[in-house]
Amino acid sequence: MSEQPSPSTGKVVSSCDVVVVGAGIGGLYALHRLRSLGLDVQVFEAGDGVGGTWYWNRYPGARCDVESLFYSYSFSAELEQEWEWTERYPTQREILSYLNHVADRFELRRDIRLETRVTAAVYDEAARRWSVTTDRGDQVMAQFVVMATGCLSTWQIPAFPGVDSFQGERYHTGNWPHDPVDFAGKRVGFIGTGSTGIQAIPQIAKTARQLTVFQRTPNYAIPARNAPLRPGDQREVKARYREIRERMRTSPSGLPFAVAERAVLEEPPDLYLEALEEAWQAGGPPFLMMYRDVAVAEDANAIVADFVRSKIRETVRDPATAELLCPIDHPIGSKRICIEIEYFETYNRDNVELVDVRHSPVEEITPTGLRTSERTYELDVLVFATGFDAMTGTLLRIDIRGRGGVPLRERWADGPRTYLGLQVAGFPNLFTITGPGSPSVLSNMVVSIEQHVDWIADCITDLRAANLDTIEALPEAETIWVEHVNEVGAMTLYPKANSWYLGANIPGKPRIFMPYVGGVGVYRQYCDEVREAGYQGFVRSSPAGPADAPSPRAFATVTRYSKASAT
Ligand code: NA7
Repeated sequence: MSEQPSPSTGKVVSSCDVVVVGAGIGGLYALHRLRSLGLDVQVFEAGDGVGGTWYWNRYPGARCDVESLFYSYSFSAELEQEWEWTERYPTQREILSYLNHVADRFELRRDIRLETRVTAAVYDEAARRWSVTTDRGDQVMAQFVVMATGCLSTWQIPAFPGVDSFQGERYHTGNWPHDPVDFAGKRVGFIGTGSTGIQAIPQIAKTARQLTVFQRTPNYAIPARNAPLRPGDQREVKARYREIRERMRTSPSGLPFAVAERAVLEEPPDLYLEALEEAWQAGGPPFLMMYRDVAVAEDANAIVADFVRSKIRETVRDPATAELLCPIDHPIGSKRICIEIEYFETYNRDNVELVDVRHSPVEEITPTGLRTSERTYELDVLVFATGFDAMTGTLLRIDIRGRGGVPLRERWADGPRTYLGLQVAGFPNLFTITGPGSPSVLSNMVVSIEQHVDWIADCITDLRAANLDTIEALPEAETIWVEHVNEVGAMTLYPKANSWYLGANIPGKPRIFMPYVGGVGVYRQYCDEVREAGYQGFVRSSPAGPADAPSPRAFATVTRYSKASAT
């Protein structure tokens, strides 16, 4: 960063080419890639370390549900060859040490300011620059802003009456302490049975005196079949990494597994039951890729959901508890599928109790515990695994103002609107990484992050080569894209679940299906074509005026997506 007078006010402020917000997987790569273009980049990070999601979510059992060899950067052949993963699914600790290694290896730390939260980003139209403010009083003028703020970074504790009165230990899994929490001898209450709860509950049960799980909605979970990675398996993947990465980039979900051609509705029961059993034994997300019709046809989905429920009933000894754990109110896969290790078995332990708070809701948190409509629970520790204000929460907590001082909060009052999940009309030179309207949380995030950062880097390179300084999405292109995102989402079973994909977990949040379900490969093609066609749907300009004849009709004929490619 350098000190310069602001072109519009004359006041001396810090200045750089790009401010990146967040030092998680997205922010680290954005810094590396944009710096390699010769740009002056400044990263601000709220935490006191790098790692983003993997810095904050340190709860017991925290683990990625994408296999380690695929949940890793592909931008450096040396890095991907030299880093040794130890398990099929990496723990939080292992991913965090990988990201710290990346920060050191590529000398990223010198441009990252830790423990500094960006509070505002305001576009100065006269200066053609963003003015970025932090909670430490920094004010930085930057030509570009890259929001690498993460999709699940604003954690939520529901507004239960008395929630702040609890006198025991209280934790949210998304803001877990750095020192280990000791559950030994304690009565622990645990609220939330999403992916996080399903990972943490078995671990906490091992040491707590009593663990009471308050469940509102049961979830589908597939066994992880986690295991140490055998050196031979790791070597084999590394030898074929280029081909595997290419397959991931062009796949629907950023994984090197294709959705099978077969349809469960076209097979006799003995055949599909055998296939499902085989996939169950293999474990992991490929279970849902066994049949192409599961994501789109309710009858097909019901067959697979029944199979999973039969497994829960086989595992959990108490029939009433087993029934409570069987998901029945949403199609399998319409919420993020959970990957479990000893989750259902945990309910066979004597020190674990499941309470159904759909039928006996939490009425109050008291100083000494929790009261449902049926009884009171005395607790020493209360753990909230109650999720996040996903995808938009963190962006909207920053005071972002575009042209004419228009706040993003106002633009998105009825739900997020973006062009390609990369830009918002009226907010020039501001990019979102894995923003709403991109495959994002429906994909292997590392693949989507690299694609976004690479696109942004190419976009800035092209701008500079053409002696231009500004790019912004056209409102008409944004509208076409938003309609396409909604239309494609409606072709699937996703909108049938009250999930955070729709903002359904946050009271008052507009119900919009936020990620783009068309698939990583299809989406990448769109982004590439937009670039090749001279940034269709965007207008690029210099102080002298617009350079391109605006062509908003970029996606008037978006047809490539079909039901068959849904994941
Ligand atoms: P999720 O998936 O949003 O799960 C949150 C859980 O908390 C879920 O079981 C909720 O039940 C429960 N919850 C939320 N509010 C309440 C109230 N008021 N009462 C009772 N229970 C409540 O968050 P996770 O952290 O598990 O996972 C987020 C993502 O991280 C995951 O999808 C992966 O991509 C990684 P509900 O289902 O709303 O009835």
